[in-house]
Amino acid sequence: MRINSGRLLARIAALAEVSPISGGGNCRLALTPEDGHGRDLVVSWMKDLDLRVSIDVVGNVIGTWECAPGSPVMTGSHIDTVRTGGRFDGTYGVLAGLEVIQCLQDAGITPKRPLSVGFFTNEEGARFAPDMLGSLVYVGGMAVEDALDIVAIDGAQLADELEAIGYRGSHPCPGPTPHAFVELHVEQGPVLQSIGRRLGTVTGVQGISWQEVTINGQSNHAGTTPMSMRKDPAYVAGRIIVFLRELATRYGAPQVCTVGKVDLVPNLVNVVPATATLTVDIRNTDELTLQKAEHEFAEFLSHLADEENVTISSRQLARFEPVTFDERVVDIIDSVCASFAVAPHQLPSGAGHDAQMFARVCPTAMIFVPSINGISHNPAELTDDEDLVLGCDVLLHTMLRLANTSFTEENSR
Ligand code: HGY
Ligand code: MN
Ligand code: MN
Repeated sequence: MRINSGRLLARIAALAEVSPISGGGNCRLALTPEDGHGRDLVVSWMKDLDLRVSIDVVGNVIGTWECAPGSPVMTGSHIDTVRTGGRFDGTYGVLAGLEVIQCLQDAGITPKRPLSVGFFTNEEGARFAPDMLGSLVYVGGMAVEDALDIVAIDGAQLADELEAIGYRGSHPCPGPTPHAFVELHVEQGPVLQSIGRRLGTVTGVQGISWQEVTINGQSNHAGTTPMSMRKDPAYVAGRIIVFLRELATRYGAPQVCTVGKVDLVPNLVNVVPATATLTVDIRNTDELTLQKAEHEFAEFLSHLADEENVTISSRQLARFEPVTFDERVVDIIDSVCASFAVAPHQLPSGAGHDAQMFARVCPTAMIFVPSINGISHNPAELTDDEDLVLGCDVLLHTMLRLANTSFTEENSR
């Protein structure tokens, strides 16, 4: 059995019309009105399939096809985007889940378990930190009250923004534990394309450390202040950016470091800034190496503050250890790929995903399809239609097999 490719691609195109940006991507920052419009469209598709739609206290939305007893096999991802997002990041996995259910309904095939497809709040973490927030709360990794109190980079509070778009639901968190969880996603990196593979079986997710670093110096006149007298947060921010690049180079792959956001105050041409605030994203597949990088960075900040006579403080925005997915689910995905005569490549995910949260509570793994030129978090994000369709076919058969699999202590590894 194969999915209805035209229907899948049409839904991807339709959702991409909700808050499009030039270059073919989307801007639907979490819990903005644009995110709300995207949510409304996907919920309407869930209702078209007669799914039972639940909205929980942090706005996670799950559509369940209650075709059988027991806990569901769940798939899903996110439909919020970064400000310069592509049209596939997250949305592909949600719409593929809808297609899987509709395809089975059309064929009159009833799985042995219910099937669910969800989209989870604020996966990107671009507006509210941390990322994967909705799925983290769903699995009990963060208290609901703490999540509702989170303030966005634009000053809005999460609870208010949920209310404003009509998605502050009543279903409690933690949510019901699925029988198994599988997420389909574009790779967002260059690996699969570089080795000519069409499918990836994802074995885990690398560790993520996000910090907000604030540098307090002294605003002063750009023309009159001798360089020897300056307490210049912009210069210090520059030193930090260079240090992080050099650290990643010294450590070598898979170490990555990113400064994605820099805010200067007062941010004027003729004023030595008073403060600089920047975000630091450090990731590694190995927890001890990630800790080593964090420690080295903290030491550097302390010395730099003394050297430049400024104060530097740091606030943790997100911290998730590396995750290893369940080998039984990985094996099922590999076997389904083989049934399509497509040899999958096993790899860890460089990006964070909702699946890494579900791995805490149930057997979980992911399926990747290639990203052309490895581009993502960019409107130019692109995956060939044939690969999008193949990935959804693999999701279909993976979910069916998961519905037929009992995960007992005996077969757990
Ligand atoms: O940051 C990430 O890896 C994901 O896009 N939230
Ligand atoms: Mn994503
Ligand atoms: Mn993303």
